[in-house]
Amino acid sequence: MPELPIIERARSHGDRIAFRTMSESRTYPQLLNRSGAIASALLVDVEDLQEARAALLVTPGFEYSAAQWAIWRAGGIVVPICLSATESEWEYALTDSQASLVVADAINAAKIASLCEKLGLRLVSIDSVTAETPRSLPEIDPNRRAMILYTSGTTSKPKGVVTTHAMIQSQIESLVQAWEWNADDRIPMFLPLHHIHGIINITGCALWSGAVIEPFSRFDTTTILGRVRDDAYTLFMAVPTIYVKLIQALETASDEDRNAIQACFRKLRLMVSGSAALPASVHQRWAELTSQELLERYGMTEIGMALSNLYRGERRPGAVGAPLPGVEVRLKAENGSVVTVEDEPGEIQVRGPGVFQAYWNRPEATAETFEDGWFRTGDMAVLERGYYRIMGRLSVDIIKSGGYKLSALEIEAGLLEHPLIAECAVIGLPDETWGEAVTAVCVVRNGVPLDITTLREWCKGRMSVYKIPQRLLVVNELPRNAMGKVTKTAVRELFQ
Ligand code: MCA
Ligand code: AMP
Repeated sequence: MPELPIIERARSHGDRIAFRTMSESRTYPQLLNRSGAIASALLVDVEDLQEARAALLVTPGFEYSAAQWAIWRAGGIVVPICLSATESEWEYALTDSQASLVVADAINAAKIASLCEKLGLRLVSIDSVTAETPRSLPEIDPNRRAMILYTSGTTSKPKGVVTTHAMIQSQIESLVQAWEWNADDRIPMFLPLHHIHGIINITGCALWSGAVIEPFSRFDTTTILGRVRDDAYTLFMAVPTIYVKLIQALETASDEDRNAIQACFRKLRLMVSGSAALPASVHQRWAELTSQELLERYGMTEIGMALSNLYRGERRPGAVGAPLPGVEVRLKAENGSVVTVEDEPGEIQVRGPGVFQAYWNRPEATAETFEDGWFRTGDMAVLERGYYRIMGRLSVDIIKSGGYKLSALEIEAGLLEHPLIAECAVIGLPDETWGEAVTAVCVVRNGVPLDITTLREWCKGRMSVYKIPQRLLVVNELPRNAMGKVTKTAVRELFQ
């Protein structure tokens, strides 16, 4: 019986190591066995999950991938959820995706148990799954739906992006080809595993290629620099904020430490930046410090990766390169015509086998976002000497902070629950470390004083940390246009 391509690939990797931590190594055969055992546990009373949604709440590492593969091999749709989200954010993802089961490791199972009970969901704690002879697993058509990822957009609540196995495969194969992934690669994995940067670009490509992943539960500068100094990696992928933090660390290190770490960075075969704009100054500073020309690429949850600077060729600071293998890109000008010349800006539209199928249960939003079969990204770009350069987004309500895409509207809705906040407008202001800093402009009831520290404290537990405003401006009234509508352009001008 044919198996999912990722599983067939894993069988071809022999006894190679898939995951390595400071204390243990786990091989591809172990990953196959473990995912088979967990899949069997998921199929306790059915033969096929038949696209049931299974939320995944597991710390990054061997067990995460084993559980992800288990859900796929059992016929389910995996819904990775954010480990650090609040309970109401979890509840939203579980109910919106109509999940029927939650797959978690013991530590996270304990955190989500009461919510599962409240929602009547089956909770499978994988720590209690023992190695058993796997039962026979269903045959999975590659066009079956495989994953739902929640992404923020121009609506207040995040939407579920649905991809099939074939789409995921196409996203992975495109990157494996372009960046020449191979079985000798070794990569650190410190990004969250509920977004494609971690799921596809790092974990998916590494396991497809037979490479070694070194997982971390979070990014820690000292730990990662220590491992770079051990010559642990051949590849490195991160968001711009992480490169900013690494630059700060190198600049403040002792000469001896800096020289040793710089020498090791120089040996890596490729370092990639993406998920948010990499300032040309960061590209240049990183090159001065490490002799590494960062390869910047552009992607989106709905499409995987679309544009990339060349692995063998020019890596232009401030540009995101050319279409990746299998991806078609066009620019659509404001007047509705397709841009056919360089230097004329337009909205990036993307077509190809990696583009998502639909927003979960939102046919209207799905229809709106496609134009003649092309996905409308909402990002503006211009083509210059063969490479695209991102100019910004069409919507002011989307903020990118630390590589996370945030909806200003969702944060505003959260802030309006504060008893003192009568009105608010949230914007992203340029920030050297985070790319954009979430900034709230609020009208406070009865003029009661409100400061950023008190507001941040109140937000904790109510929204994920990266959504919590970093800056606060209290005003008597929000700027409005002639129609009485708050204008974000005028809100921005308050900071100039
Ligand atoms: C955390 N903090 C922040 C933010 N995040 N402050 C302002 N803005 C933020 N965005 C604060 C916390 O409140 C805390 O403050 C302190 O920083 C440390 O928090 P922690 O979470 O530990 O931060 P960190 O570990 O330093 O996190 C930085 C990070 C992380 C590693 C850059 O944000 C991250 O992993 N980002 C990557 C997200 C990602 O993978 N995006 C890809 C999406 P206090 O100390 O006061 O408590 S996929 C995508 O975008 C597309 C498809 C693509 O192209 O890839
Ligand atoms: P997400 O929804 O989290 O997948 O984020 C996708 C968005 O991140 C894109 O629509 C872009 O706005 C932004 N993005 C990703 N990579 C880059 C990049 N290299 N430069 C600028 N913006 C980027």
